[in-house]
Amino acid sequence: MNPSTVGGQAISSINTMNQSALSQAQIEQFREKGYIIPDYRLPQSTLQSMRQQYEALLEENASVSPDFMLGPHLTTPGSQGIRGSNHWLEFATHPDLMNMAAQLIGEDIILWGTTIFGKPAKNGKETPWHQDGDYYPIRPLETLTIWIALDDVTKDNGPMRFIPGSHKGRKLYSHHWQESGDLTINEVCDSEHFDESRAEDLLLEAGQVSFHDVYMIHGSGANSTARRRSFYCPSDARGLSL
Ligand SMILES: O=C(O)CCC(=O)C(=O)O
Repeated sequence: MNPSTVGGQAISSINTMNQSALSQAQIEQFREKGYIIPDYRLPQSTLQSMRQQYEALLEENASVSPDFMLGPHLTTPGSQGIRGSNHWLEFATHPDLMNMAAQLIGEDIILWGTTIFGKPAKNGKETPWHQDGDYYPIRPLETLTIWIALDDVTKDNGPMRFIPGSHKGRKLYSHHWQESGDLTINEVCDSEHFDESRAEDLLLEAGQVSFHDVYMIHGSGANSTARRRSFYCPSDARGLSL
């Protein structure tokens, strides 16, 4: 397998680990529906260490809204001024995750961005319906997003919701700007492009992961429960040289 890169630096080559390999049926499901939940869970020790790093990140960045934290891997402040840590690069490039991503987009992979959608208890913000490609600052859109659940995600604490198959046209639909402090992002996909009644909830236990296509229409409701619903979200692209 080719070496992969993170921010232009070579990372260790990807191990082939059977427990994280996707089946042909799962790969086909990704092509058809635009997302998958593999039969996989991060090792407990990795989840533990992600949660510890998350507590440290929240403490160090108390002035940033935990709903949407861009670039927790940055050690020099990025656009939101976040002071992060390299640990988030290690988590994002966990060999099992790279192995599965390679099955979906090919082996020549670049990790180009990370985000944490923290959705805190009681007042976690809604993420409106959108396509990632509408706001991802990368072209071509040969990229996917991995979701790593740091907490259990249930029907009532603001799960992600996908419109299955909405990625298939491989086109970006019109979005509009919605000014509101109650949203994580303000770009909203115009409602004529999808049927919300077809949405499927992404319910995960902490340590489970999902992969979704960059053209997928998705969003999530607010979290008014007493339970946090945080996700770490690395994005990988293929075949690019930065
Ligand atoms: O975490 C959420 O609820 C939504 C995240 C999302 O929509 C995204 O990654 O583009």
